[in-house]
Amino acid sequence: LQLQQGHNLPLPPQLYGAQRRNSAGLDLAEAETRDTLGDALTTLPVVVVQMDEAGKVEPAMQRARAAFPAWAARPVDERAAMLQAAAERLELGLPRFAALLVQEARKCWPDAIAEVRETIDFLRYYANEALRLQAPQAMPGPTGERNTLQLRARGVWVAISPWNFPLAIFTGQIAAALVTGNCVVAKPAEQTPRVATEMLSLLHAAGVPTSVLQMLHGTGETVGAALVAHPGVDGVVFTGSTSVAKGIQRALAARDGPIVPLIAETGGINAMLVDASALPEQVADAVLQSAFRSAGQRCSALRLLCLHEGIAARVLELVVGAASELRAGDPADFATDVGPLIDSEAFINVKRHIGRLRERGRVLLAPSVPAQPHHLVAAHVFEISNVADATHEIFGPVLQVVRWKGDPAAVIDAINALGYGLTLGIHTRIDRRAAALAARSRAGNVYVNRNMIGAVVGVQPFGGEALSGTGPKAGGPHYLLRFCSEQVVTINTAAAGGNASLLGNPQ
Ligand code: UN1
Repeated sequence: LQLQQGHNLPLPPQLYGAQRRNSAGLDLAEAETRDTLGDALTTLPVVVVQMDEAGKVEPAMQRARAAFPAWAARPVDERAAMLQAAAERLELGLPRFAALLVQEARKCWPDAIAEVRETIDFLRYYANEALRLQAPQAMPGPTGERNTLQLRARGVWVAISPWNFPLAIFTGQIAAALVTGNCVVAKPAEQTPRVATEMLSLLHAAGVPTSVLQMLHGTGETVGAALVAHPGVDGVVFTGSTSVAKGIQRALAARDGPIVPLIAETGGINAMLVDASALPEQVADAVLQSAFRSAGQRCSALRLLCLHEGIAARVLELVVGAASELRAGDPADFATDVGPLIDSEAFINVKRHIGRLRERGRVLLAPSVPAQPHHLVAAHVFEISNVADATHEIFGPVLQVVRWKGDPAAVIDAINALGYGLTLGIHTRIDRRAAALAARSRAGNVYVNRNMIGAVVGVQPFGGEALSGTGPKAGGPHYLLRFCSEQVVTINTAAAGGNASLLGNPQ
């Protein structure tokens, strides 16, 4: 892709989240002092967010449909300017929003700050992308005709977002739909209603009409299901589990309404393949970041480390040693490396998988799991026999390891056979091998000789294939297109004069 391709180019000036996030690791940037952040957290008032009933869906949809024509007719510059204004407000509000993420999503400070920056990047990137795409495109064609391809807003989008990126993904979905002229009814994750509520207010304050952007709080089974079943919906953008994405696809197909797009970004059993030429320290650093940061609660996180047997002992010594040093604890504590899981359901689920791996795998690191209510799980590492034994996406700080020998292409094939295709890490010093393995993999994002999380908006468009999602990639040059329909207008320019003279001279 030509647009803002990473390699040797400096980051585009309007995007800045990445540089600090990737190079700084877990360090805080100097701009956000611990005092400012700590104050922002302690001054957050307690707020109770009311859940909505499914009955709210019908009036919200009617309001959105009524607002659509006028919103779509506004110049794209105006809509883009609203996103830019929202980005500015969010920049000013960074400590508060980071504090909200620490409090409600239980993120550690570096992850919380990185998420606010990513959100700013999404707003700016999609604003610029909309301006780039707005111009009607002249298509080549025969003389005597003029063919023009133009993008149109589709209508009303339902945006269903997850708790693990309750600001960045929530806002990214909404921003993409709005800037292309669509109305949105958003349903944030029920675990993180508050940060969504504050972001919604910010978007309204930046100029987005309240009828154009609405939000309903509730569970997937109630509000989510009612939204998706509504015949007035023109598109659904969803990030969450594979099974829910499939449920949405079925519901959309079953309803009385148009055939509409689903943009789904789901999970993955993400692997890292390490060959015998890799640098053990580099691998260990990448594994730590990828498997345990955000307590493993990222869809991009590393789940399965595939080590060549010639290097396995050395890498495991480093990984297990460093992982056992990670401190699990209160996310508001600046010394914490691994924060808690989001809620008791997640905790019970991860504990169940740990129990299963204790029985079936070889324990490399399994500290005791503290009791609830803190939902803390320290970093765990288990060795399993085969790639095919990694049957579940374990959404927590639990790493599975397999050893391999022989042909690395066979390992990639086994990883592909798990059915997912989100992220893949490759560590090798043989360049042509990296290229060949990347080509063989179906992963949507392949990272070579580095960690495999923290895709940067506008630089590493993010998203998967197969069980991991539908595409297009968020934060990439094709994302906005899916929120639009395409219209081609063909005008017969040659015949206009001829027709006129025919009508004028009926001989
Ligand atoms: C998710 O975890 O649901 O690259 C998706 C990353 C993030 C992943 C977001 N953009 O780590």
